[in-house]
Amino acid sequence: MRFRDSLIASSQSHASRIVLALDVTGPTDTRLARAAALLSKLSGGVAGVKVNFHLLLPRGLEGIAEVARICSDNALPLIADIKLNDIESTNLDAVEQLFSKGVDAVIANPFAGFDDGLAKPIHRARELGKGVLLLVYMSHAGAKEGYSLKVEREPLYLEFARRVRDWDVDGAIVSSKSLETISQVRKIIGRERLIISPGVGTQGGDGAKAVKAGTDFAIVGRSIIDAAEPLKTLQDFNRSIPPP
Ligand code: BMP
Repeated sequence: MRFRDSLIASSQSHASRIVLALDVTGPTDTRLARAAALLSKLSGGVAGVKVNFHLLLPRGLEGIAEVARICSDNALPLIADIKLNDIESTNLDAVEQLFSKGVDAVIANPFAGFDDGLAKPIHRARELGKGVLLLVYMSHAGAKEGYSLKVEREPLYLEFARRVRDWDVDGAIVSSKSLETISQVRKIIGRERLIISPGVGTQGGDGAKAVKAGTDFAIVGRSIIDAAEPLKTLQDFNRSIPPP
């Protein structure tokens, strides 16, 4: 099964389109324990989990073993948001390490290019039944300074969307706040690849509108994990963004 199929299956069985960004902050020595406690509470109602440097830096991959175990026990795909963007040998070593420790997919930057950049990591992921998601359009204000740069009279993100299709990766990361961009990307990548949209909640994006425009999954972090009642807030998101 390819990563994109396992994320869809998990989304259906957990009745949720939310990919939980487990970006726990504060004292680094207790982050992993707090993340694991949160995840245990929320695991029944999310489609997948995304970890970022908030958790990966304090104790590395060995540190997120407990998070990986909870994900695996609940058949929840785990995404490492490392925005991979280096030469091939470095990229390949990073994905080998992540995949060997229970990570199911990585986020990579298509700017690195295919030859001698992302080709082997993408190939390796496919061999192992793991996933690669490409950053196509980011959710912060400065995204337009890069992803909208005109290259031969068209914005760069259209070329990045074609890379998602042509490199046959699992999907695209596209800001939930750029509805027109979501529908443009959908036209390019087709139905069989995923669009996963960050920026919902704290950054101002609306998950339901993003889904209407063509998004499959909404990444939500702080709005849920920093809420007074994370489980209730997750349930509210699941009501406002209807599951597939
Ligand atoms: P929050 O819902 O708390 O804003 O978190 C969003 C998460 O998605 C963060 O981990 C952030 O690094 C990531 N992200 C994003 O916000 N915008 C992007 O364009 C790409 C991301 O990976």
